[in-house]
Amino acid sequence: MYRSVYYNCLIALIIHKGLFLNLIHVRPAVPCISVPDGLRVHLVNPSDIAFGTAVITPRWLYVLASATPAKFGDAVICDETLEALDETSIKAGDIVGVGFHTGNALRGYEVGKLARARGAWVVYGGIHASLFPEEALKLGSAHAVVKGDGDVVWARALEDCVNGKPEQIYDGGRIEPEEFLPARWDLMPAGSYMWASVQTIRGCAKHCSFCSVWRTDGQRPRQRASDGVIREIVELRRRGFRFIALADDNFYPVTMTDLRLAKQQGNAARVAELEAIRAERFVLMGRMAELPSDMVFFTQITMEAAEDVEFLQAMKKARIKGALVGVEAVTPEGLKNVFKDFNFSGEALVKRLQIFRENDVHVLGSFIFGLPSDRPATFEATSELAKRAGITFAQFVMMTPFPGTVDFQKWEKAQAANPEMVEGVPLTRYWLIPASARPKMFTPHPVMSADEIRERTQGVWDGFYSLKSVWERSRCVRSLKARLAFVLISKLYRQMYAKTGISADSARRKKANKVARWIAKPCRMLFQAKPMPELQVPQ
Ligand code: B12
Ligand code: SF4
Repeated sequence: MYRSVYYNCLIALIIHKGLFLNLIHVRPAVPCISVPDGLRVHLVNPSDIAFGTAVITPRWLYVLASATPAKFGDAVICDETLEALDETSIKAGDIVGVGFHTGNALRGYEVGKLARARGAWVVYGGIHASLFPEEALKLGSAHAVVKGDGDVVWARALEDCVNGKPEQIYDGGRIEPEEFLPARWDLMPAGSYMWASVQTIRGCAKHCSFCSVWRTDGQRPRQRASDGVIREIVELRRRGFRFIALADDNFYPVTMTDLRLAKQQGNAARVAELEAIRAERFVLMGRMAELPSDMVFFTQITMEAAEDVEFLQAMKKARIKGALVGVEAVTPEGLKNVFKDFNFSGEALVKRLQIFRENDVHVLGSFIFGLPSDRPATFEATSELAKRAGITFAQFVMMTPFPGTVDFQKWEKAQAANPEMVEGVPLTRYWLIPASARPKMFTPHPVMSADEIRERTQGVWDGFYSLKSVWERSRCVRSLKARLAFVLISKLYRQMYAKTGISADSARRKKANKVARWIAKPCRMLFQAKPMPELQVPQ
């Protein structure tokens, strides 16, 4: 039934959105050059902490490897969250692509500088470089910066480097979903990751003040057709991956409110478009349900999905067993602070989150502390609510103004007249401050000091992940073995995310790093499955 709905809707979408233009879209021709013998393309994911084992594959590495034309040979991939880069592997004339976000910008620039010093071409990409291309050119010794999606434009940047004439800035823009490239999973180092990542959709229609996604990836959901997604998942299961993170901004792109409003406005084209997107989600989930029964998926979704039991049931059948839900705040004032008016607070919030659980979708609740309306009592209230709502995992992050967000824009404006400086760097460029001197909170809070917020946040992590609480929550799985695995994974999660991020001093970071290294190896074994090389793509 879904299939016929899907085709009808797809036809409507093609007609109304002019998608046919994209189907016949011809990529711009790139001059055909030959690649000098021995030249290698390196792709580096920078990090100054290496755990030896990583939780989730940084997808961009394997997508860019896929975008690297065959004549350049296989890209040499280095994920520094596994092991630090061996700089001697970079030779003069090689091309080094570095992708980074704000948190690892400083290490990214170090990698670029050392690659350039070895005579290589240096090209940056990723969210942070897209927002600050000039910074990457200046501080990271870049020859070129790719803004936006790299899938299509990367080949051109490579050709230009070989020709000795790279442009300073390439604008990859926002490509259409049918141009998204599948990742080169064959290049993934064996035995390194717990979860692989596959993207099914990009962009988010919301406009949260702390998030850059809607501004960089756009508010129009760019959704991949199920074929490409399923093929990638099958390839991963063949290789022994049964845990897959869907690296999506928002897995629930069309809400009931969106549909109702479009109908009220009598906008038939919009209704058809929204229904097509929704139908395609069901097609994807229907096909995922046909995959081997040991597979487990995890995604990111808004809590609006709780309105739609049909959708949650489809997720359950597709074995999307967990979802990160941005709860952010438990009070109406907090939600107002972050422009998240579609979220619920108080008891209604508890009920919403419980609906996920009732439909067997485990929630990783994401909370933000340090919002202007937060008070000391907010920490305890959040902790209590997290318990009552029956969420399985939680993360408690401190308010950070990420570039590209409304929060950042406001803060930068407020700082313009009299910028605060740390070690000669304006605070509004905090990612350039060495980690040891970098404050943990940037925006001043009306009633609490940064230390108080940090300590209270740490306290909430401690409470949520105390052995007693974790053991109680482990009842969500049945066997003793599964409960022990749950405990181990909860502890690892806490070490990797809370201890390395929130603790201020490098000694604690180092200790957390050591502990995480120690727990990560056995944890990875829990995620490993027997490869299924014969597995076929379900129709
Ligand atoms: C999945 C995801 C996660 C996952 C998995 C991370 C992982 N290991 O891959 C989890 C949940 C663990 C996670 C954690 C965090 N994340 Co996150 N995450 C994402 C998400 C939704 C998708 C990333 C992805 O895989 N995309 C698919 C790949 C193919 O796309 P891509 O990375 O954008 O790469 C493309 C282009 O950027 C470009 N490109 C990228 N690199 C390069 C390099 C070169 C040389 C070139 C030419 C091009 C290029 O080409 C690629 C293909 O088109 C993004 C949002 C988004 N839409 O990007 C946020 C995002 C990257 N995360 C973000 C944040 C803030 C975090 C956390 C700090 C959250 C927190 N407070 O704990 C942590 C940090 C963890 C860490 N230390 O890395 C922010 C980053 C903001 C910023 N300015 O830095 C984003 C943008 C979301 C947001 N809310 O704004 N994240
Ligand atoms: S936080 Fe989530 S819901 Fe809000 S804009 Fe970003 S991706 Fe969308």
